[in-house]
Amino acid sequence: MAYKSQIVAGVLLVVLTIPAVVAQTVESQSGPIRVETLAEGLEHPWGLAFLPDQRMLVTERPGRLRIVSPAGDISEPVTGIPEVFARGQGGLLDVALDPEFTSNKLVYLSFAEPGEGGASTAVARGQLEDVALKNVEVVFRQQPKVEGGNHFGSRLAFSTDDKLFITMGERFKFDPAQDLSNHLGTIARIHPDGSVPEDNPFVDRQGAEPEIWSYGHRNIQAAAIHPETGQLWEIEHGPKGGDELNIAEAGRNYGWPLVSWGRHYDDRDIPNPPTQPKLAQSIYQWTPVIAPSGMTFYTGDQFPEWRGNILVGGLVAQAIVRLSQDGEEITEEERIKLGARIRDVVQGAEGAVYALTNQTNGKILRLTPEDYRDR
Ligand SMILES: [Ca+2]
Repeated sequence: MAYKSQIVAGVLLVVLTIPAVVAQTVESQSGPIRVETLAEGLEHPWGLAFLPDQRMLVTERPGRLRIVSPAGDISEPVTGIPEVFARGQGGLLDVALDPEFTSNKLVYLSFAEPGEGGASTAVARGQLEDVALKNVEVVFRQQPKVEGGNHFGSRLAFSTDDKLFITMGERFKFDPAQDLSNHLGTIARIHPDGSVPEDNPFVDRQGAEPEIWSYGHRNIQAAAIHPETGQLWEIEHGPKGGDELNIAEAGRNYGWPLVSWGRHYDDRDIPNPPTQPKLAQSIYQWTPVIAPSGMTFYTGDQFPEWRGNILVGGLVAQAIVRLSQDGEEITEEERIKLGARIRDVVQGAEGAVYALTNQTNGKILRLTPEDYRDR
């Protein structure tokens, strides 16, 4: 029933059942922000990517991909999704469109893949046709698969020259992050079809995995390409303290588990930087942690004061964390408190900011300036 009708005193009343837009206002340094719940009922939504027509592809960690309309209508699960290892932090993770999506319809998914030995992070791609992924193939597999349900990463980011960066975790295994003969605790860089770019830093190193771009990472769940420099910026979870913002440069060692701004969970010390000058230094860190989950460089018009800033989702922070920077130096931090664990942050084409909440009844939130309509 789209409406209810009844006759009251000879007058026909028609009550349309329009879905109520739930909105709240939160304060920020740039004025009040309207936060709408655009959609809900998504189970642990993890990654969001906009299609050219402004519909959204949204992953759910248990292993579903949905298409969400600009009005918030959620599709049936997209068919053709590979089997995922849906345990602990594992499952269906990030989603990204091919740079040539308009012509080739290719969608990339990162996920925890089950297999011999346990599970590891993998990337599949397929062609989106209505609510199906067709011709699905796995283009990358983190080696090796290991036991356990922690530290899969991951985010997908296409560089301006159409290479695909895949950020991963060290599967909570520590030392392998320093060993180039496996992909644990690394960022991989591949051509979209999975082949290895000739200019990757370790292609000529005996015994090294050739997809590795950088290593010594702990668990990277936020990554984005800087809109001006084209460099990959990433944020990784620290242990007890020490979430790090890094610029991921070719061939560099980011130090885990040799150094950290945090401490081990059992309170054992980790040497503080800069104990080893050869290691890449993070450019910003959080202690206590925010638990970073997704990031974007804001370039839109709706929040002009935010242009060029980094917006980071915080699970523990229950906020969008906004960073202003001057070159590679972070100059200011603001927390836009949203009262829910934030799993991803993405800018829409119209300049609004979209965020996912990490809940069993997960939501898509849409942030716009409260007074934008009056400007
Ligand atoms: Ca580090």
